[in-house]
Amino acid sequence: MLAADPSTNPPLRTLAGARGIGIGAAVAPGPLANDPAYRATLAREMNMIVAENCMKLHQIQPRQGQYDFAGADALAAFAASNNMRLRGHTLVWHQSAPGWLKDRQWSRAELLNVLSQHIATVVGRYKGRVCCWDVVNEALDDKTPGLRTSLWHDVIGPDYLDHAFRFAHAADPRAKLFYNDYGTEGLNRKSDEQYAMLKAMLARGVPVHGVGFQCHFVFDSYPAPETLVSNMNRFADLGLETQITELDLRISTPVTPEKLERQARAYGEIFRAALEARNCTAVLTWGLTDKYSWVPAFFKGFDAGLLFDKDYAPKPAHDAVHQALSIDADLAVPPGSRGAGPKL
Ligand code: 9MR
Repeated sequence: MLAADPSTNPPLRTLAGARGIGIGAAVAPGPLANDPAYRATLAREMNMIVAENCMKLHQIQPRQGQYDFAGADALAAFAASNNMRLRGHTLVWHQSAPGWLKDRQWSRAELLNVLSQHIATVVGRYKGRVCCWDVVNEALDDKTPGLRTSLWHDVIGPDYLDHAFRFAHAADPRAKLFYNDYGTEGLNRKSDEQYAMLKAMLARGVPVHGVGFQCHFVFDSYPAPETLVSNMNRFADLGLETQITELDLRISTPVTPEKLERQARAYGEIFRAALEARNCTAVLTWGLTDKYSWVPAFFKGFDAGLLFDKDYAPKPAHDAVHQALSIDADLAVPPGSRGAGPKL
């Protein structure tokens, strides 16, 4: 079933490469090591991968100063041997603070030192192998304007972002450094705030190069494609690359053929929006197959958000993406003119 399905021919990565855009998926070391169909499908269809969890602070530095690089090394090796780019996710995130970090009092100087050590160690290890880092993830508050409360924010202050980006740039001056968030995909209060924040960081000379739009949506409820394009374009106007970093379109159960068709249309629209936006350099889905998606565990009553089903069969969504990437129509963005342009 895997290789024979004509809808995968040519594979998505070939089509995406011809359009000058990256296509990827979030990956976990477990199935990468143990599931041959996972490896084969990834290698065939994707030209990028991103670490779903194994580069988060609590996994990569589970005790202070003691690093566990096994999972991240496996991803880096897989990317290198399959001619894929690797995204690093994520250096600073309020949700990945292990016990050693959150269960004690820190002075500002001590915590800045923790931040600097962590970033120098992790970014330094993958220097030249990670194309783009999500340096800071989800710093903006959902409900009230401003940065959310977190250890980093509360102890270091709002300039923890500037420091994180500067530390990352020092450790790998060629890596593209991203700010990544959700709820900022459309034109709204939070995306305006993200725009103002990044504009101010650029004005201060902070080395930020890109912005990631997560795009965890429900299959029949998401921002209009033209809104996605205008929003991405205003960030491009600041000189930033844009990427869709965590796309999935979850379906309310029961999953029916009609819902899968609706999901396919949505995937097609979102990929066309990415292709139309001036400086969108990649689209990554948050997982490869519905077999391992985070969705059912986090959203009761939802499932099936990805391009491949639990048996690795390409879903209608896959075929819609295939078609979106194949369309020969004139585009605003000629291949090769995007900021990063895959080296593939
Ligand atoms: O998919 C990830 C899930 O397996 C983890 O348990 C969870 C907490 O670490 O993080 C999930 O990934 C999140 C990502 O890192 C940031 N954006 C939201 C993603 C879905 O929650």
